Amino acid sequence: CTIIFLEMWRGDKHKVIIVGLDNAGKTTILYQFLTNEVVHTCPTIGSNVEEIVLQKTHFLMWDIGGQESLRSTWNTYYSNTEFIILVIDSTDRDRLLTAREELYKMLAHEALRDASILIFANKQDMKDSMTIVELSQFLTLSAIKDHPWHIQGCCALTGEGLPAGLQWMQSQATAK
Ligand SMILES: Nc1nc2c(ncn2[C@@H]2O[C@H](COP(=O)(O)OP(=O)(O)O)[C@@H](O)[C@H]2O)c(=O)[nH]1
Ligand SMILES: [Mg+2]
Repeated sequence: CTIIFLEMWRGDKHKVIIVGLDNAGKTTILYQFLTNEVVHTCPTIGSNVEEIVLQKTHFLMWDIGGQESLRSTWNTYYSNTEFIILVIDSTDRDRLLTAREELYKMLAHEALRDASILIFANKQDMKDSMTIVELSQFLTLSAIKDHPWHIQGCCALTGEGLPAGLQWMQSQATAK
């Protein structure tokens, strides 16, 4: 644990938090990262933390629970976060407003001032899923000027779209 802290402090590891409402697909995405041969992973560090290595860039990914009762605890994970992965269930129109509220609450948080945000528009395999354009408009992403952001369609079940999202994070990390 001390070693990890040191490495993070030296900037060798980039802290990532995976957030989103419950049932969005967070755990499935993390699992896909761990089984994908594009990335190299290290043994589990903690119950909800995994290390993922892409082209020599190390990411420490924290899977944070999304149930309503847990959302108020998200901010305890915020310090030193460089990347937020927001997972959206693209079929969940009823809760998109809630997801948007959570997004803007995070972006306004002081501890996340320097964080970049990757939005995974998950469940693109479902025929009633919202498109990237629809989601971008609803989430008014073009209004986000103070954080680098990227939206990526994906299907966590097959892993489609996930490497492209990781690649964006990797390019952001090396540009920092
Ligand atoms: N059709 C479809 N189902 C998915 C996808 N990703 C996750 N799921 C399903 O959605 C449910 C919730 O996924 P989970 O990863 O547990 O969500 P979490 O609560 O955000 O961690 C599970 O039944 C998954 O199998 C996807 O891309 N497509
Ligand atoms: Mg989960």
